Amino acid sequence: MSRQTISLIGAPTDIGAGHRGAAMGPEALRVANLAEKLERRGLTVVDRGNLQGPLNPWQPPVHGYRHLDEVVAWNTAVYTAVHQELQAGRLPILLGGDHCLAIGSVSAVARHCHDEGKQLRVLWLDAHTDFNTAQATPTGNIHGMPVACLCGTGPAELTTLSGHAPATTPDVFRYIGIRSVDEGEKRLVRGANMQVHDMRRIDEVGIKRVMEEALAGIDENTHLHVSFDVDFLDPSIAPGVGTTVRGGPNYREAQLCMEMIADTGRMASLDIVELNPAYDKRNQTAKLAVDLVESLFGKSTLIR
Ligand code: 4U7
Ligand code: MN
Ligand code: MN
Ligand code: MN
Repeated sequence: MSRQTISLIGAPTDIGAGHRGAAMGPEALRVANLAEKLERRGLTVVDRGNLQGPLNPWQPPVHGYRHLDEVVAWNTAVYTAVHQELQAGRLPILLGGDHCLAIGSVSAVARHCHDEGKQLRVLWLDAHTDFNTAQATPTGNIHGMPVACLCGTGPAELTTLSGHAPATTPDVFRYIGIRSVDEGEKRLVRGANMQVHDMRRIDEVGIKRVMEEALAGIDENTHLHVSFDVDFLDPSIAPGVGTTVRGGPNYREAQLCMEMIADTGRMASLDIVELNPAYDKRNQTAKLAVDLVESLFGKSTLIR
């Protein structure tokens, strides 16, 4: 990675979430010195500022979707911004915002890969599989649906953002850290034959082997996208998220996960989502996320 230019794109919204507060995520990451820490690693960082979009009207779901029009507006803005940075040869980091925004960012990445003849791999670091549909969702919150939308199941305004539907396919995804999947959602994940590296598997074989499996097959032609939902982490170290699920990766497991991704040298885009400063204490979760993102860009405690 020689003199890579990184673009930070803020998307201050909680439009797809079930709790308010993720809209404050971009600023919390800036306050935790994300740009400065990456610059110290020798990277060039440009902060594109924040995208704009509709306020959160806090309405109940309609036909299985909450705030669909607003989610479409935000994701259209994200799609355009992320695609523009990729076309310019920069590495976009989407600062969420809730995880519905990955529909826009991964659609842009999929479009870019399609045009450049690149192979896409998406690592979905999350406690949840985010594979719900209007029928399966217990909440109507679209942050629980981005992977389904990217694979072609969802409202047309969201599944066709990339200009081709589906934006991508289930085989592209590798889920890491999963420990909360709804009953109907479980059937959909199984039906799509998704590769799920759940917490049980991390307990049994360890994070090292899980990451080797998730990263297997990546080569020079791979565009690796990392979608980092901060609720991936154990809530004892990362309380600043709306939907905590206990029993997640600890600090060392998360570090090794990030370091092994960095070792591939193939990460070409990143989402940092679901950080919720309203649930945090002294910005500790933002600081932890920044620490882990430094590892994603090659910071290591290795002395050998
Ligand atoms: B996140 C949930 F019901 N599955 O669909 C849903 F448990 O982006 C949670 O991973 C979704 O944080 C969590 O609402 C979405 C719920
Ligand atoms: Mn998520
Ligand atoms: Mn989650
Ligand atoms: Mn969440």
